[in-house]
Amino acid sequence: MATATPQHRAAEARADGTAELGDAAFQAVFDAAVAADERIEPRDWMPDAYRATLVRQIAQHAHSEIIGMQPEANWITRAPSLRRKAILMAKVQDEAGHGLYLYSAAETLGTGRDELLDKLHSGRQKYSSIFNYPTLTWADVGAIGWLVDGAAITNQVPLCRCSYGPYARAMVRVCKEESFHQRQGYELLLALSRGTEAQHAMAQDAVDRWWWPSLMMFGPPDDESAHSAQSMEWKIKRHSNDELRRRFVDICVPQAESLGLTLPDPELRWNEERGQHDFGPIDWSEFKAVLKGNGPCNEQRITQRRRAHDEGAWVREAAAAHAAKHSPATREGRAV
Ligand code: BYC
Repeated sequence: MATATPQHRAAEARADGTAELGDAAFQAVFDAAVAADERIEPRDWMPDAYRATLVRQIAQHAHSEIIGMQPEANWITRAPSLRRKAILMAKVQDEAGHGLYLYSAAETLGTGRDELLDKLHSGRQKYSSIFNYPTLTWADVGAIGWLVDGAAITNQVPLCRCSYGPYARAMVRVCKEESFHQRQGYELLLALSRGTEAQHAMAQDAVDRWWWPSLMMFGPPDDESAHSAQSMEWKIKRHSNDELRRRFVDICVPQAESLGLTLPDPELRWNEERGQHDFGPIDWSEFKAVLKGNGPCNEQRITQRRRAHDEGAWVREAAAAHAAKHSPATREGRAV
């Protein structure tokens, strides 16, 4: 038997008179559903602020996926072998697919893709800080896979239990694909690390450059995180930024050892008492500068994105014309 959604229960509440309380009754139904770990679905009543927070986070996430294609795509034509090229092309295509699932999830909240892309292109919505760094060598492709996709998985596995159904379900598939991405990055770095002295040095240099920005991906420290408390109450987020960042460090330390590479933090050590690693201070002024648009590649990324959007206009027009031509109304000979 299908479980009654909050909306169903709200309709029942209306029928038995409790809905005279207006929004308060719907709010109570919503709160009860969140407390019981039930999913909120698109047609369910939800507070405006919950909807706005989801649109903000899902949009930022979607934008990160499509902007994130750029740094890696930079190496497709220069991949060192056919095998590596095929893997990299598949990975970059996966990121485009993740963007599509996420824009679709945002659409279920009543926000169209055009509107979100417009906000990205005009700088009114963000994408992840991490994609404002350059990919200087082939080893950066490995470091992105190992560290950036690794950080993404650590952040996104709990999002599979997000209270909003379409976002949670999109995350299940995204996480499976990200796991594959993380492994390809690890395997690439391992090959370089075990290669010539120059290859090993290239791998180490990439890890040195990507380590700290990867830790920043988790967002500001908890005491400066504007949205965490409310998002955790709504069960959009299940863990705080610092909690996930620490979890990621603990995962990476033994992996770095197996890779034969060093993490660039002299203060990194096991804390027996806490059962976790301690690590050195993060340069939050760098993070803030990147968010303000002053990272090494902010301008390049957004210019390239706008250009791709403009150059793709004919594809969108052709797809719309094709859809109109094959719509049931047209097939039945009616005007559209
Ligand atoms: N970069 O209150 P807070 C990927 C902003 S894609 C930029 O803690 P929240 C991949 C935040 O938006 C990776 N901005 O926020 C793709 C807020 O500003 P606004 C993307 C950041 O939302 C291709 C302000 O700082 N993953 O994995 O509670 C290839 C205060 O922050 C960042 C996701 O998007 C940042 N790093 O928590 C490979 C995951 N951090 O909006 C890999 C989903 C924070 O008030 N998102 N800000 O102007 C989340 O889990 C959460 O949104 C965050 C931030 C943990 C990122």
